[in-house]
Amino acid sequence: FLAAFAFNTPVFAAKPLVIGFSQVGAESEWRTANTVSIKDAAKKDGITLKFADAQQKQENQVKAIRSFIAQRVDVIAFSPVVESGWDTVLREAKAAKIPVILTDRAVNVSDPSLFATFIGSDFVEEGRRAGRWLLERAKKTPDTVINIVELQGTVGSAPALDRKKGFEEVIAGNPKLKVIRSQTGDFTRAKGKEVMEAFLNAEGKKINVLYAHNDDMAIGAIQAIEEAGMKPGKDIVVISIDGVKGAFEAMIAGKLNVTVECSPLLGPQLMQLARDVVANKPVPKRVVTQEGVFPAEVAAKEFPNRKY
Ligand code: GYE
Repeated sequence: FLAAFAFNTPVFAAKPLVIGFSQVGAESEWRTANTVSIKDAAKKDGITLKFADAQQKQENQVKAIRSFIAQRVDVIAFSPVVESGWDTVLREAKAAKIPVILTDRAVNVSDPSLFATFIGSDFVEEGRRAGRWLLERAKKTPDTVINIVELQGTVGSAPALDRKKGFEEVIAGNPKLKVIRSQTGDFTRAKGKEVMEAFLNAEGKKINVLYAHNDDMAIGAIQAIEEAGMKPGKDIVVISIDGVKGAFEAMIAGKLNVTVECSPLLGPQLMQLARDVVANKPVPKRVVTQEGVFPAEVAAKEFPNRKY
């Protein structure tokens, strides 16, 4: 009887779910909020989270995923720093029968069965939204050429590739809109500032608009613009993506013109998907985050509602 009871025990003592999560890094305000969201949601749901910070390096993510496989976690989740180069390690996870959930950024793999689901924003649409805002604004000055400089995100990352693509697609509708310089600022404030300084040195007053793939690079660039003796938000129109608090502060100060929202608050949905995947419940292959656009005119009113 005792032996039978002991044998049955695991059924009654619910074993907490173990998720191995490989995060991109801590490059931006967005990323910090994303990490907090994931850690908080795991804690709230009693899920054991093994968290690894890859410091924006794919090799570190591959190592982390291999270590999660060796530890036999229940689910592997990760936000891939770049899109390509994941086939081998994801095949290893599949062979070990550990389901993989992608969060935030997409991968480019030949076999879609290498991951169970992908939760995150539509980055092409974000780029289009940034482009549409500019297209509207440009209608006020139909005869003037508008020179744009672009600060791209991390080279090879889904948000950098897609935000570039969506923006280009839309501004192609107006031949007066011209991207005269485009370079990566790696999604950080420091790099955003440095590259903007180079843009200003090369093009100076020719620059009418800055399109930054995230708020942090825009905030760094705003500093560079001020140091060059120009007024960000006026002499140079500044457009960025994410909608972090720092962007709202910059809009309220009149230095940023618009931010396109990209929500980092993916934690609760990730935990739900992880439970469903482990329970063999069907999950959608793609879960798209819902988000809006916030021009400077609404910044002060919206600021108290912002959660990241
Ligand atoms: O926009 C940027 C971060 O992948 C959506 O990464 C994310 C991007 C976000 O560094 O701020």
